[in-house]
Amino acid sequence: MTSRIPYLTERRAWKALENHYQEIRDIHLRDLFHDDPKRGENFTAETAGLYLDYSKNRITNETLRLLLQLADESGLRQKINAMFGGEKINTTEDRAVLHTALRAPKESSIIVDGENVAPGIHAVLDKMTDFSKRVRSGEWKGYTGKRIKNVVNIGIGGSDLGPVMAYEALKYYSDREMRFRFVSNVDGTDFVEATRDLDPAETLFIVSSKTFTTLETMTNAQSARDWLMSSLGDDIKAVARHFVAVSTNAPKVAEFGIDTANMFEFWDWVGGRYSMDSAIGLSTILAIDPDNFQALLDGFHQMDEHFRTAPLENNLPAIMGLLTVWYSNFFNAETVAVLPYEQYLKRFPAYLQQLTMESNGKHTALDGTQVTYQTGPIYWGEPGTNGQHSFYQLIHQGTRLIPCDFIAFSQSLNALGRHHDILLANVLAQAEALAFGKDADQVRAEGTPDELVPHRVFEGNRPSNILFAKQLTPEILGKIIALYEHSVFVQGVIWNIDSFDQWGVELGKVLAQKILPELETKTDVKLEHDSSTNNLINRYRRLRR
Ligand code: G6Q
Repeated sequence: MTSRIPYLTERRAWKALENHYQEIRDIHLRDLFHDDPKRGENFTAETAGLYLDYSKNRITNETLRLLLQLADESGLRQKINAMFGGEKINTTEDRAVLHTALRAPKESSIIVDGENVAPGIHAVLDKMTDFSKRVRSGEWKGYTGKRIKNVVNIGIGGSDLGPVMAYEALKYYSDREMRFRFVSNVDGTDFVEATRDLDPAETLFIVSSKTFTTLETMTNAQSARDWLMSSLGDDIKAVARHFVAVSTNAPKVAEFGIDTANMFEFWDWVGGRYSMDSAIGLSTILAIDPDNFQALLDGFHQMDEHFRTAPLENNLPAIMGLLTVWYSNFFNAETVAVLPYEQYLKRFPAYLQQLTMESNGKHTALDGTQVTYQTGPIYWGEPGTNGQHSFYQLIHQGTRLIPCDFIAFSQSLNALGRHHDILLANVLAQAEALAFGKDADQVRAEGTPDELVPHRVFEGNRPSNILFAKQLTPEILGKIIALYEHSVFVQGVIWNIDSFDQWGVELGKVLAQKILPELETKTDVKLEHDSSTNNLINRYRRLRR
């Protein structure tokens, strides 16, 4: 299929978009809104309680038509079917990509290598449900007979960012009698600070690692085991009561001392950054309870179904993905800002950074050639309104074009006086100010001295999306995450890259393994790195304690 699709910049729609860009690049959003009084209603899409207003983008109906044609010429529909159908679309790792199966109903039939994976997924889900009920009710006891009050997830990357984000996002729904901590960094400070006020007898560690070989996670897990055993009398039996594992690697889990009956399985067709709704969500189900976890999965699934079946012109992930291509490749935008006006989503931009950048930060096309166009943009962001008092200056008046995704909710989970109206007034005002700005005449009319006029002009014409929902619930969170997952997929299809591998993280890991013994050795070694690395190694050896 891939070979029949022309190279991206040779596709007809691409060439048409290049010409179209020249026509549209100087048109202001003010004019687009002026010319179409219903633009703010027309350029919107909605599914299952999630509303996308994309009217403040630098597009016309023609832009959309051409972007949809590009999707068509890129084989998007076929590739969506290939992903959902379990084809091995992660070609560099020869794997299927089936995070969508994790949230599919029990009765689904999803075949991988001739086997229906749905029953296995639901068996693990049932096991997670049972375990979380036992821990939450106090039936599961620690080694000394105390109930578990603290849960520490040890994992990194995809085995950390999703659980952290979900815990923070859904804290409102969590059991406030329990404490949840997350240890990821190999910097010992992370472990020490996460556990310093915890009683080992009341603490459960979840070692989350798909491979169960990741250096950071195994180092932290080892320290956790030492911390626990030194307090509970050096009895290996304590490990079985205080450690469970989420992994695909049963032998390594057993070797660590964790009873494989307490191992929660997942599969190689779940990528790390797409795994928070697999057993990697064990800390999430423990925090928010099985019903809320199921609601989260239902939300994911509803967005999956929307993505799989809705016509592309009304398809939220398709629209958002194509807009990202539009800005990255035609406007040369280098970043996308994600700005949730919801405090509980404070870790959402960090989560998205992995999802988007590890997926689409690739310079090699599926056929092994080097791409000649830009791929994944840099995603970043902070919750509003905080960002307004720091980096928004650059978005409003800097020299770079930064498309923004605003995320807002009609109802606060913590209604407090006028707070929510103030919050919402701000998000709407920011999108309005970015789009329409304030010209020199308006500034002058306000009595601004001539010399200050240029400083106080807002050019506007800064594009943004607004994602709007009623309230942050587990279900809506699932929909928002799946929306971004599929938007990333759409971008990867257009760019013809493998959004599901991550070879770029390997080299640093290999080099660290080489450098580590050079740092630890007591004897002099001949260093054979570059002069900078050699010099820094020597400096560290001299200065360390
Ligand atoms: C995600 C990546 C990566 C991975 C971590 C942890 O897509 O594969 O972030 O999740 O390196 O890996 P383990 O779960 O195997 O410890």
